[in-house]
Amino acid sequence: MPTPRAAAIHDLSGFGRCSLTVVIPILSAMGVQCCPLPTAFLSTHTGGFQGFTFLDMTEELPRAARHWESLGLHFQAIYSGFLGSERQIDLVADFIRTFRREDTLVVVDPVMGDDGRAYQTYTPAMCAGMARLAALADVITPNLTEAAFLLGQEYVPLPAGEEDAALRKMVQALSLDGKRSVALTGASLAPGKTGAMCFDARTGDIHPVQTDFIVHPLHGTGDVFASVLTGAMLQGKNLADAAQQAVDFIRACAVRTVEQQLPLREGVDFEPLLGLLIPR
Ligand code: PXL
Repeated sequence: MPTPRAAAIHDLSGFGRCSLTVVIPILSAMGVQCCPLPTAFLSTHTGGFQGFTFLDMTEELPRAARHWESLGLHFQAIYSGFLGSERQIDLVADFIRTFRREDTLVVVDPVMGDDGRAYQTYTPAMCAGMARLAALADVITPNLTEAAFLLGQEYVPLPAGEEDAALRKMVQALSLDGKRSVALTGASLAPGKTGAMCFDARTGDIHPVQTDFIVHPLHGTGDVFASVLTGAMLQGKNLADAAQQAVDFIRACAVRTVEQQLPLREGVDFEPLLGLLIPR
């Protein structure tokens, strides 16, 4: 199989393990050529650090895209995440329209917030724009907070004992009448378990994936999840199998992160475990 190529449109945060510092190594380990298009450069991510620097790369995005277009580049995946400005929503949408081919998988991780709150740099207008961008995706990977934002609903805890039904209803609603696939993360179907509820637009099937929940708050798991999912789908896995690989990998990383007693803001200690992702 030729090496698949992915355009990765995320920020580059120098310290704290998220976005491109997670996306590039994971896709590379999974045998995917990753072509980064940084949306911003930050000294650290915005979760748990004060005084971080933020260089907005909005102007650079269309310039780089035009150069790639002039080179005739094709991508088997376009995978976007954290955006640096409201204007980037339209620029990423233009990028998708320009580069999408029959065989291109468009993954939009609608990064906006967690635990019911938007991230520091996300305005309500950006969140509304993210919903427009996500409408172009083949696959979206929201957490429960982002799902509530996309659906225009209030973020409320899942009803105890009825998690499965509530999550199925959410992925159905997020699929836009079955047009796009959804892997909804932070989906716990039983105490001590966590994972994702998947809606596969290719088959119409809804399929939960679960793993053991490691009780330790972890920053950046969404980026690890969406990156492994994208890599696995480019290897030909279906959505549910790709999501299962992603949650199993995060579980292994979480165990290691707890052993290392890493502070929450330093992210998932995944680097020594990248070998688990190398295709046999
Ligand atoms: O993990 C999502 C993410 C990506 N990029 C930046 C962030 C966050 C979450 O806080 O701050 C810069």
